[in-house]
Amino acid sequence: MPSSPRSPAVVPAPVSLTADDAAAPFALGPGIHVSGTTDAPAAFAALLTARTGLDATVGDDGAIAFRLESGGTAESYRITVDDASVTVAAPDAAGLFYGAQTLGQLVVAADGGWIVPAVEIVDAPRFGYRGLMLDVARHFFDVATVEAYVDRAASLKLNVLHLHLSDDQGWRLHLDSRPRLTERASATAVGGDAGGFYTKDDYARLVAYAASRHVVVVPELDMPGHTHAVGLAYPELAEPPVPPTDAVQDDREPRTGTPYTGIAVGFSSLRIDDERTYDFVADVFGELAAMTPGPYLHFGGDESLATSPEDFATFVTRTSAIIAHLGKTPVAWHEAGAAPGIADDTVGQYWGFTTPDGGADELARAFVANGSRIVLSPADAVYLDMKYDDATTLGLTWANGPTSVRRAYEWEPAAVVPGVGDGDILGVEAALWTETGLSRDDLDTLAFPRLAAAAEAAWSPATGTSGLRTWDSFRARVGALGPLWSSLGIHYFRSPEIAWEA
Ligand code: TNX
Repeated sequence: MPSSPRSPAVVPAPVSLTADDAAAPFALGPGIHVSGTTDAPAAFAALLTARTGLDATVGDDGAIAFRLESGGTAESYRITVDDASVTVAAPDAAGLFYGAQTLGQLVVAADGGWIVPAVEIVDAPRFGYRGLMLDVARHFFDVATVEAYVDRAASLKLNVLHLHLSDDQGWRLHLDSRPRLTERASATAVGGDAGGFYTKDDYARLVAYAASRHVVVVPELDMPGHTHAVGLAYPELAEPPVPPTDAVQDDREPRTGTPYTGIAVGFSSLRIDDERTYDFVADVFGELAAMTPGPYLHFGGDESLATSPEDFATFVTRTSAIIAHLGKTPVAWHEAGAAPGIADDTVGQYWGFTTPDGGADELARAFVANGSRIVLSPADAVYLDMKYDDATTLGLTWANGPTSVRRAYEWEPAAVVPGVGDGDILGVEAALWTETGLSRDDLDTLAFPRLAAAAEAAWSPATGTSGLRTWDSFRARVGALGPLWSSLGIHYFRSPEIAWEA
């Protein structure tokens, strides 16, 4: 009887996992049959082939069966494995898909073959919104790379891809209502690197690809700051740049009419007192709403250091109302909580530290006081663009210095903003800003393994409520995923904090 080489390692940690070490595992060999409806059988077959080289046939009567079954919360699933069969049951297609991801992680080598250890897993997400933000403005990434990121996110049971589609350095989505945005403001990126943009077809393909992985796209057009690129296309909408004063200093100065290739922030603003600005807002978000099946449209609102507080409040009030009237839920970074007139259902995205400073927590609480909820993206934990340690070449350090894997892991969502508990938290989102990330491998190096830590904060039970939710457990489980990630082409950072399995 083949024996299991180690205890089963699932990331993000499930609600419960019971392994019967004495029981015979399910042995995988040639001629595996996987059955069931939905996309889950094919998703598992693809993972199995990538990991083991074994082919699986999807059809009726598989020893590995995916079953829709009523009962249980949305996205939940159950896995039962013994030596004769593997059963995954869930109330919906997303739950079966997550069961397939877990099952893919359970496949391990043993005695020259492949097995799934005898386990019983019961699992369901803690939060309904589990996101990854990808900044395609500082550097542009083609559709294939974004799709690869949808796969990576979905494999960790994330269900939101937030696309940061515009910033000072470029506007990355073609809109028929404002064609000059991509004609005149998309060609370059940070460092003078090549830019790019998505056509409306590209965007539709991305949205559909994401949906096929149970991921919803949340598009962001960042305003009223971070809008130097808008001024290249429509100069009448933009104030002249003010000298950057933020912590990230840069010697490339923003100049009216010239593409910006530096990484400073806070120097640009739309004109707040000009009605043409609100015609623009109505055009771009109106067109975006029609292209976006998901419920959320993100309008940025961060680091508007070149906009006065009064003007900022006016802009946030009017823009959130425009988005709400389109039938979408506005989302904004937490600074927008300073606007008393912000649309009530606006979701706030908190990017302060795990121990709030500078009043960031108060701004986040404003969204909850309005009756809405917040998404947590604490910068010193889940900003994947920070260096891991001083020796890392890629990455920034402004979020309280480098972010080790341990720091990315050891935080508790309900303990970040005082007074904001589980019921007020829509979810957790990791952010991959791309000032220093230029290639898919760079993205992988920054994101893995820290994205797994963020996924655990978003999906798994609260810290302190499960033996699996400890750094030691995470460390061991994530180390065991190395071979699977390699087989999927993920260029993960071999952090010395983790004992990677060979
Ligand atoms: C802050 S956090 C930003 C981004 C930068 C990022 C770099 C936030 C909402 N804005 O503009 O890309 O830091 O880490």
